[in-house]
Amino acid sequence: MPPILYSFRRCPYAMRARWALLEAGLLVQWREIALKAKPAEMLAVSPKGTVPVLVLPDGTVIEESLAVMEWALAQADPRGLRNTGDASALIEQNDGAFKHHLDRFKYTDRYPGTNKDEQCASGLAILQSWNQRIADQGWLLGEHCSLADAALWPFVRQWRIADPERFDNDNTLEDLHHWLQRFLEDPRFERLMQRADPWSTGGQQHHFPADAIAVPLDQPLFHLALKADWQAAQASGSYRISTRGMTLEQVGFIHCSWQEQVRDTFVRFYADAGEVLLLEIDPAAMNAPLRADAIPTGELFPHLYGPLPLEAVRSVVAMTAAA
Ligand SMILES: N[C@@H](CCC(=O)N[C@@H](CS)C(=O)NCC(=O)O)C(=O)O
Repeated sequence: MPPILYSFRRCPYAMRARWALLEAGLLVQWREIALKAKPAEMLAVSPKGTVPVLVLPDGTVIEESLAVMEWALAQADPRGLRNTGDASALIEQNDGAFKHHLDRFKYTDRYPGTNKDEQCASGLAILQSWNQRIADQGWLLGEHCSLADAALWPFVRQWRIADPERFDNDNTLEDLHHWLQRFLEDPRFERLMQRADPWSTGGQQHHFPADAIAVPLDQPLFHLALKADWQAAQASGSYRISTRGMTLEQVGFIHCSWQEQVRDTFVRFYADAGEVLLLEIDPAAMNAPLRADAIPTGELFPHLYGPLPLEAVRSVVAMTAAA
C-alpha cells in the first residue's frame, strides 16, 4: 500500500510537502483533514496535531513538512532540486521570521496589540531580499529551482493573498512576482490544489495526485528514442531523455507509453525524426518511481521519474511508419 498523507488543501506546509510528492512522482493515500476535527487516526500517530503527516508502509511517521520533502526527494529528484546550494538558512528565515510577520499581517485581529503596518514592513523587507536573489540569479539559490524555492513559494502566495493589489502593484517585488507566477502557472499547481472532502474511517480512499494511478508492473512499457540518444546512453551508462529534444532534468520524468499508445505517440511526435527506436521496458526493473499521470485530455500515460536503467530495456527494434 502507498504511504498515507494527512493533508489540508490550503496549508502552505502541506502544499510544500505535496509539491515534493509531485516532483518525485509518488502516489500516496490522501486523507484530507479539517483542522477543527482532526481524525483520531492522525492524532494517534502524531499527537502534535499539525499537517502534513506522512505515514510510511513500515509505520514510520514523518510529521514535519520539510522532512516529508526530504523523504520524497530522496526517492527521486529528477529536476535536481537538492543540487542547488544550501536551502537551510532561507527555509529557517521563512518558517521563522517571515511566517511570524505573515500571520500578523494576514490575521492582525488574532494578535491584540499588533501594528499591521509594522508587520507589513518587516515581511516586505524579507520579500525584497528574496526578490534581489531572484533578480541576481534567476531563482533563490542559483540558476535552477531549488529546495528553497519549492519550500517557500506557498508562503509567498499566502502573503499575496492577504492583499493581492498591494503585492501586485509593488514594483520592488517584480522579480518575485514572476517567480511566484511560474509556480502558479505550472500545470502541477492545479493538481496540487485538487479538492477532496475530509477523510473519515471507512470512507472513500482517494489518492494524491487524484488524477494519477499506479503503473501495473506486469504490463510492458514502451519508449520511443532517437537512435543517437540511445547510442549515447550505451556509452554513458544511463538514458535520460524525456521525449524528443527534452531531457529528464527539463521535464521531470521520462515519457513512456503502454502498447496501445505507441503508434499515436510516434505519429504525433516522431514521424519525421529520422531513425527512431522502440524500447520495450520491464516496469518491474525500475529503481525510480513510476506514476501514470493524466494529460489534459484525461488520457493516462506512464511516466518514469528518474533515469531509465539500461538493463530494464528488454528489446530494441527500429520503429517505422509502417511498423
Ligand atoms: N512545523 C510544521 C508546521 C505545520 C503546521 O503548523 N500546520 C498547520 C496548518 S497550516 C496546522 O496543522 N495547524 C494545526 C491547527 O491549526 O490545529 C511543519 O512544517 O510541518
